[in-house]
Amino acid sequence: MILILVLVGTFWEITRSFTYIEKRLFGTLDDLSEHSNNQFQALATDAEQLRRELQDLRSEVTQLKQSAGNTTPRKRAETPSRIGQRIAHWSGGPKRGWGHEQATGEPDTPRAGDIQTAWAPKQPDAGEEWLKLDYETPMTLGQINVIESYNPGAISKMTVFLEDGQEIIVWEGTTTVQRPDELVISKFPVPEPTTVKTLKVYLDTRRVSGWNEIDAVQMIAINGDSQWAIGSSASSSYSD
Ligand SMILES: [Ca+2]
Repeated sequence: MILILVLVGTFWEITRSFTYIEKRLFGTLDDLSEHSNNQFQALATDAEQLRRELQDLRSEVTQLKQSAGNTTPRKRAETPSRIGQRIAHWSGGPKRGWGHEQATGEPDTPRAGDIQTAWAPKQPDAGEEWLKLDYETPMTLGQINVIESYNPGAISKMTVFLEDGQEIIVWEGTTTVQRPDELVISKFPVPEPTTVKTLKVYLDTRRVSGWNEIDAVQMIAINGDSQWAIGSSASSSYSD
């Protein structure tokens, strides 16, 4: 009888242990499953982010390939109007996109950028280029302001022309390197005030890569009067 009781007791103990183990086991499995779910969610989020980054990189690579593939550099944003019409000297009439005539008149380029209301030479980095501007009234010059609207910093020399046609250098050197996306007014004080109505801006376009564009050039007299150009010519224009 005692033996039977002991056996029943042991059996009951064993059953209890099994139940306990079963509970622990299922509990652990549940925990594991929840943990895996969380980890899977996190991995899925990471994967989605990586997929987006990869997509961005792919489009960047495509853009880079496109710009590298163009051996003849092209303007990106816009197509110039009236392209292929070379104008030796402009003194009125319609303006070509990026023609030298775009540097006449008041500034009209709203922000820094590759915008056709400014003059751009034919090639972006060919070397020496110049822009010559005529003004209506001769004035005793105190300063020249050049509005550089894209890739500024390539101006290498400024000259003025006397009535007899003699060209005088008023400034020569390097300007501080600027950010390409900045619209800047480069100021060139004229050391010896000279009465003129024509000036020339020289660029060394190798100094700053990409098109170096000029929106307008202002003459400021020593008495404070100022004027914008009415006529123009250039070594080359993107619209030629
Ligand atoms: Ca302009």
